[in-house]
Amino acid sequence: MGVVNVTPDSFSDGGAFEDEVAAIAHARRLVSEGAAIVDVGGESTRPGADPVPAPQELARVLPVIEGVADLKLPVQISVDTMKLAVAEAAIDAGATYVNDVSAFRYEPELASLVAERGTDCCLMHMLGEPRTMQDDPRYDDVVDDVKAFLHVRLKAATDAGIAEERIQLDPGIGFGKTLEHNLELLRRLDELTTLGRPIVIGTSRKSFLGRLTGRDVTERVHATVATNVIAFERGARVFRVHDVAATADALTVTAATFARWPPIPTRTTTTTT
Ligand code: HH2
Repeated sequence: MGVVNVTPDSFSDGGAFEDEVAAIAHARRLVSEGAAIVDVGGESTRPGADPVPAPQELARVLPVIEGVADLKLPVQISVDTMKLAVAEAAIDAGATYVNDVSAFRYEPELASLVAERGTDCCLMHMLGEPRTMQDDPRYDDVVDDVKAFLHVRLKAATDAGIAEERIQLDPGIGFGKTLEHNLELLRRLDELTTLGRPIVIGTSRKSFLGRLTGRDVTERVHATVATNVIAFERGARVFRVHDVAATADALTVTAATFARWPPIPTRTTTTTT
């Protein structure tokens, strides 16, 4: 899943793709690098971010979703939103995946929309809300607590009529979690796979990687790749990243090693070693 943030204030790429032409070109590049899903977002959820009113969020994402849909790329278009009005217009414009970091708690009617329209969705764990979520987050056991939350939200989604096979689950790395919480979730990610749905993981460029490596947000590609390799080995199957090329290569090797997929190497190179 490649990230296309159409925002002025996203934590790692804010302002880079505010112009719709640049955002559409970026989506095309991410697909050429191996993305199977492009996730278009118009509201930053970084710690301390201010909420964006629906009309403004819509004005940001809609032209980009329309533009990417017009390209008819072999890719699924996702809208990263908590808002019913934004998701509805995005689906009308060609989105077939709703990535809701509130797991349908912000606007519960969004679950009914996803059910009616038959789109895929991602339900993510977040402790609190973006403005305050990093203020001393606490858990009894972070993995058990996140798992219990995802179980409840999965049930709420199926109760709203969403087919279970349309639902993916995400522990929400960095959303109300300390460095230790994030690492514990990665280390024990396999415990979430027993929920029976594909696990999505979003570590890309996040601040816990900066705390570990001392690197600035633009220099966290290697650390991001490491976390995604770990996550694959622990059972994750959707990887939300800004740096698709590096992650796709690493996951190709990881998948061939741990999942024996694809069964036969399919690429040729110019060297023999
Ligand atoms: N992380 C971010 C946004 N959306 N969605 C899912 N499912 N999982 C995540 O981990 C996740 C997400 C935050 O990253 P980014 O979009 O790069 O930043 P910002 O929220 O500042 O736009």
